[in-house]
Amino acid sequence: MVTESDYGEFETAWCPGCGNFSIRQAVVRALVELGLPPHKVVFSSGIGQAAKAPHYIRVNTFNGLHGRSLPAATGIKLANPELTVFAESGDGCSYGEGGNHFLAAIRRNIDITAIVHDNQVYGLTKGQASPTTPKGQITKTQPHGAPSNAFNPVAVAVAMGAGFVARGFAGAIDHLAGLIVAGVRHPGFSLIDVLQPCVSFNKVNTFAWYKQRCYELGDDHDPTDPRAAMERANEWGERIPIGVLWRSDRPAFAAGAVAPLAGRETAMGRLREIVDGYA
Ligand SMILES: Cc1ncc(C[n+]2csc(CCOP(=O)(O)OP(=O)(O)O)c2C)c(N)n1
Ligand code: SF4
Repeated sequence: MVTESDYGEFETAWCPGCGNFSIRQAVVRALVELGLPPHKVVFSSGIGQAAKAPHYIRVNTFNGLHGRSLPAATGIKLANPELTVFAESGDGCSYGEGGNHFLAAIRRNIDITAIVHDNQVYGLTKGQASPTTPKGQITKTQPHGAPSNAFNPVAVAVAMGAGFVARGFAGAIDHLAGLIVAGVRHPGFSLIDVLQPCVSFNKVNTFAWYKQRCYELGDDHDPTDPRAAMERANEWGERIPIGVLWRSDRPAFAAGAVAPLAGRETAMGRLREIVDGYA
């Protein structure tokens, strides 16, 4: 039986009070609920405070360049479909530097789960505006306010007919764990955008700010209704819905169609011939 202690205990480099701690807790709870032993799990991440999250869980980890968590996760899943593969990183990494990979992953609908710590700033580099910073919000490097409209990741994912789109809140740990479990069980690309307070660099979207606004979607929301999903995905301000916004039954990319690399014999002789061919 898998328990939380199988995922280890680590010292972190996060600020006390950061939302990353509770996201980590939710991730571990979800892994335990799914009964996944650490060796069957891979986390791919990029660069940032959120991208360090997999360093603090005892799993297989690929830590790549800023913005590149999704292509690495895609390759890992295709090479060995038996693994449960996550991409976990921040909003800057996932929607800014990795923005095109985000769109490509939705188009492909490969069976991976993306967990995005959405603190609406670039935390590691000390609080510049990120793609999800609301227009006009003052940040350390935008003293006159962020100049561009905010990117809405869940609305974009719904509009593109993604496999599974959810929004969680770092202050609702059990609820978030449930979303991660549902995302992993969904056969196809799953996005879980997690509203995360950054106590050091985002003094607007604080824990109290979210607590006041976030409400859980109930049974009256039909996540298979595209119009309802889009309405909820665009709801922001006084009330912010958390839960599964959208779910589709699009077939996952290459399900069973690509012969996995894992388990194949390495044809060293043939490889040598190819390499020598370029000499
Ligand atoms: C291509 C590239 N651009 C910029 C940087 C500098 N950089 C490192 S971390 C970071 C911000 C990370 O922000 P986010 O992804 O939102 O994660 P957070 O730290 O907020 O969790 C930036 C801009 C980099 N490493 N590589
Ligand atoms: S800078 Fe913000 S996101 Fe980074 S560890 Fe500190 S509180 Fe968390």
